[in-house]
Amino acid sequence: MEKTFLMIKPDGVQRGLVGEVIRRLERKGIKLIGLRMLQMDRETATRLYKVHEGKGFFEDLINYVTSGPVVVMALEGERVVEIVRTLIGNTKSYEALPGTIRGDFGMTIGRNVVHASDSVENAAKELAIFFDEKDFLSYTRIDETWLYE
Ligand code: IDP
Ligand code: MG
Repeated sequence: MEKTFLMIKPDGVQRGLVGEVIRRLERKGIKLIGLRMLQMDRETATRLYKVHEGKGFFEDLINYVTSGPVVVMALEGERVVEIVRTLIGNTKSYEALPGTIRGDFGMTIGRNVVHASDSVENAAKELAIFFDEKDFLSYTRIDETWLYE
């Protein structure tokens, strides 16, 4: 089973969208195997967004994601990296399709509600920032036999 990392950013928490985001993941059939609320320090945020270091928006991005509490989660499912990226929608909220999280709840690129890993490789790296391997819960959802062939 594939794993991915999703974070509800400070705007998502402040706007009361925690339940809404989790609801969308759950009803899709994605399994929640880890969940935590925290406020990132700059070092952690820089680790998460290492690939963007040096870009024009980097400082603003770090200020934004460290500005308040976030919710971090570990998710599991077949093709879950790709599925979650589809569910969150385009980085530019104004281009994100209706029905996606950013398409339904965001207006701009700089306040786009959620983060999710863009590859299996990055998912492993990002999960390791927030979770120990032993934090992942292993269980069977009651609907799994109907979600998968
Ligand atoms: P992603 O979150 O869809 O993977 P990335 O390109 O990896 O998009 O960018 C990471 C985050 O950095 C975005 O979600 C957004 O919050 C911020 N960001 C990216 N590009 C810009 C920009 O041009 N202006 C302001 N913020 C940006
Ligand atoms: Mg990204």
